[in-house]
Amino acid sequence: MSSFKTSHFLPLPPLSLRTPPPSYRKPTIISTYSHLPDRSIQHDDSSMTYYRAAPIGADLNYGFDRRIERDEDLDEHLDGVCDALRHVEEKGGKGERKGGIITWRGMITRIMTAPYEDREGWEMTAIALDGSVYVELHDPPDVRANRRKQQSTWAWQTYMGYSFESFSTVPAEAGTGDKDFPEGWGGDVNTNVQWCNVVRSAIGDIPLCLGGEVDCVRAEPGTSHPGLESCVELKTNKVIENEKQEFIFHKKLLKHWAQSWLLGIPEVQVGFRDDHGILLNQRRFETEKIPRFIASIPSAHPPWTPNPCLHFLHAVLNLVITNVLPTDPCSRYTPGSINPEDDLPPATIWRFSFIPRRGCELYKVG
Ligand code: 0WD
Ligand code: CA
Repeated sequence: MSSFKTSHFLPLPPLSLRTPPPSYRKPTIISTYSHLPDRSIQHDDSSMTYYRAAPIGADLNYGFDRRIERDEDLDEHLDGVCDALRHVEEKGGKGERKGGIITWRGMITRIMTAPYEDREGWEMTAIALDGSVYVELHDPPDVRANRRKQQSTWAWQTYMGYSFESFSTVPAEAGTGDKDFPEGWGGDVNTNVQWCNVVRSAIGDIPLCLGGEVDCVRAEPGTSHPGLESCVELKTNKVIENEKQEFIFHKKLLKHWAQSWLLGIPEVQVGFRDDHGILLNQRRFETEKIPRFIASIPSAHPPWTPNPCLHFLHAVLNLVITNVLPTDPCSRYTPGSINPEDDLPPATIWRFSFIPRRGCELYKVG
């Protein structure tokens, strides 16, 4: 990759960095949308569910054979978030799209947690269009096939995560009330169904527009969207039985914290299960207190602090914005100077890749 002439390399910051980090602006909602069981999108909250604590003793294997999984061969790119922005514009909202980075929250989670990621590298594509930079995962077929292979070995663990979601939620529209369902079951798992929130935020001076899935809200079933402050993220974990498992969980809390913090979700509920998939207990974490909780653990070296993460996120996005935005084909035109019949010149495609323990490289691909 270093053979590309226009390549820029950004090393990881030292983990001991003390310089105050750029601030992350409190996210505000631009729009919400729902993926229905057939994966179609509706610009409302029909797929929103309400939190209700899962019963202790719930069997997270329940319903495995009836699960319906989303077809992951369909690459949706940034469709959901772009569709939502178009919907907002059609309703008369102005300027939501202009400026900064438009992407999935999951992409920002990856960039932000990279300083502590020792194993998994990634590649993302960045394209400037009409004043904004669109960022998505670069997912070539071989990488995808490899991931699919790994995922299949985790299929059961993954299912238990979805099953915990069902046991922890009440759907907006109550099902047919099948008497055979176990206590607390919110309905069979269909991973096509998602409720997404699109938010505006910023890291330092860089505006962000992020779309992400939200698991449920803490509100009386039937109430309309009660706001980001009521959103809840659900996670499952194996019950912690020794120091090593506890250390691994504390490391995982970095990803849980970053993921929820980025979208403005104030609460993470973790369900702890045994080896057989039985829910043994659950614990609530307030997102903003997770870094302090980690800092309070008696240890010579804390497993992580937010500081290098925020610095690295800003540095990567700054590198992307300053290089990619000037290649916006729309910037060569003033409003009205484009004949709607004409095609715009092709956009310039950029890529940036993360090499674990080293840093991030940005280069032009065409
Ligand atoms: O670039 C792409 N092709 C990606 C698209 C990568 C990641 C997500 N997506 C799509 C998803 O299909 C969804 O519509 O973006 C939307 C959600 O984005 P996100 O919230 O930014 O995703 P992330 O924060 O990585 O994950 C949130 C949840 C996961 O829950 P847990 O608790 O395990 O973090 O989204 C789900 C998953 O339940 N999820 C997915 N569902 C279907 N297909 C996928 C996926 N590829 N990735 C995450
Ligand atoms: Ca979740």
